[in-house]
Amino acid sequence: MIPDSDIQTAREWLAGASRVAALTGAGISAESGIPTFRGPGGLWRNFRPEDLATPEAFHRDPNLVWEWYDWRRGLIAQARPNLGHYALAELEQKMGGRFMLITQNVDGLHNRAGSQRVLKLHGDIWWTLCTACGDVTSDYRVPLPELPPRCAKCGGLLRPGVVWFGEALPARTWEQAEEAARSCDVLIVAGTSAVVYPAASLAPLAKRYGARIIEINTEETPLSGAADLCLRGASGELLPRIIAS
Ligand code: BV8
Ligand code: ZN
Repeated sequence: MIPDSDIQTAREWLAGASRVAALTGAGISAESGIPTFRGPGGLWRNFRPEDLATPEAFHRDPNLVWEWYDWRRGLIAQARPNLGHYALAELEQKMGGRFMLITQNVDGLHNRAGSQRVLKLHGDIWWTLCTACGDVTSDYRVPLPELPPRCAKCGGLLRPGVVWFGEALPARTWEQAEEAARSCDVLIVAGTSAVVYPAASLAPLAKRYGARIIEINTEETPLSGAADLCLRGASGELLPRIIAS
């Protein structure tokens, strides 16, 4: 059980911060029913994300990769943002431009909870990208009418608009994320196992620039030792408690 003093400390740090950033991972969507990557439900229909979320897997078998994404899109379409997503949207309401949300998640639940300032490090599962002409569109249809989907403009093969393992993150988004990490007084790190890079390097960067790190996670992570405050519990329960006015 989290001592009330830890909750109070987190609330005081947030109240006293002129700039706050948050870095979220799959754990913040767990309470919305979306399995995490490395948790107990982490085997996604018997596939390891590292095996399918790669350009090589897509090149080898675009249909299998699209079946996996179409299944995930269907799952995410059924999901609803949880109180953790709403708490971060409330923090943006309160702080405006002094708050920045950085997410590794591709499920779009932060936007559906009302967050507008969201840096999507790994893209968005609702975006499609044409491998032939580069056209980027949003497509919310579940299931997709045909797999693999084809570009409406040129008939080329579409890919999910997400960043796969071995691919570079969108340059501008990554720059903004580093800037947010360098300039914040408090960085909340919620629901991430802190093993995927370069996203996992944002907390050490923030710390180097003097930020206080609050980690919210149901388990210990490689970041826990460096965090200034570890709140061991569910983000859907803890984020509202440290953010609510
Ligand atoms: C790049 C989009 C180079 C796709 C994703 C060896 C060592 C170090 C690094 C590497 C290495 N080998 C390869 C690398 C690099 C690699 C990497 O970091 N690999 C890891 C596995 C070691 N990184 C890359 O490839 C990146 N690109 O490096 O490019 C480059 C540079 C320039 C030019 C060209 C190339 C790209 C990484 C992005 C990959 N794409 N997703 C998709 O989703 O389909 S990553 C994927 O993992 C998701 O985005 C996910 O968000 C992300 C990280 O996982 P988490 O979010 O942390 O989720 P996880 O399940 O792991 O953890 C959940 C946590 O929540 C747990 O801690 C759990 O305890 C907690 N939790 C659960 N429930 C709750 C909770 N917490 C609170 N409340 C709860 N209720
Ligand atoms: Zn095209």
